[in-house]
Amino acid sequence: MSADAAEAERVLRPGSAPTLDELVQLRAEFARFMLQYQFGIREMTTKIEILREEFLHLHEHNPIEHVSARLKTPESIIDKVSRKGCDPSFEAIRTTITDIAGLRVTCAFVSDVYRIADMLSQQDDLTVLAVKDYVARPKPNGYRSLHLLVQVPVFLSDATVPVTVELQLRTIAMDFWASLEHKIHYKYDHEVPDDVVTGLARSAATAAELDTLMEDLHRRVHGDRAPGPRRGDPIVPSDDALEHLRRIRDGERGSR
Ligand code: 0O2
Repeated sequence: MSADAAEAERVLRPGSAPTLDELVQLRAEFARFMLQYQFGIREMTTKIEILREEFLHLHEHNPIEHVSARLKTPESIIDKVSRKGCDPSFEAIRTTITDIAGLRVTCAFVSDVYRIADMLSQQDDLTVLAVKDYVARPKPNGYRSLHLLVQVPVFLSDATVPVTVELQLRTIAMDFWASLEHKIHYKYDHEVPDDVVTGLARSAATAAELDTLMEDLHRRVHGDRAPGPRRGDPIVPSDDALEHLRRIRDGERGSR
């Protein structure tokens, strides 16, 4: 741990009144701490965008519908630190609060959720720290999503820092349900009436059924090609992609 970090951690501890210099130091250290997570988000976003573009140009079906990222706010981190009874040191926060950097990947089909998780997990520089499969085992309220806790290396000027990023992979239907449920929880300040809880559970079951029906339709329409290529499979460009490549070869750049 650097001298700066040690000083910042001393200041973070309750009971010691920090001087102005110490506060300035703490602010700088906190900014550095958050920047690493921002870089972690950027690394992961790039990985997912690369997969998305590859699918867009070279395959018939693109499994990635939407990607969003968020960095936890300092207020939200502090709130979680006190809720979890976490030691207020950067080191403890780093290991205890694992969702400071978060990425949400929305896919069309459940099979896509697992396929993307599989592809990312096999990337050499990524370490999967934990998997929570709320698709196979939904939460009692009906929440479904596949959560991966991954560690990605961030190469700084003087060090390589492993940064933890929480990945949430879900279908459009799962995402629709989760965002509504989230809003309802806030509206009722987490005291959701029983009939609303029941309604949410019922709608979660409907969303799961919709996912099954859509996957089935997808397979029927695309036949054997529906599952799409897996990592390591030879890349077979779609007719569209071939036409695109042909046009580039023939000098019609920018025609698409
Ligand atoms: P936000 O604002 O989305 O970040 P943790 O407290 O994270 O250490 P936990 O609860 O075991 O431990 O984590 P889990 O189960 O992996 O869930 C973390 C995140 O998943 C949540 O983050 C939500 O984004 C999402 N999530 C989990 N359960 C539910 C749910 O029942 N409904 C909805 N809508 N989202 C859920 P945060 O920090 O709660 O919120």
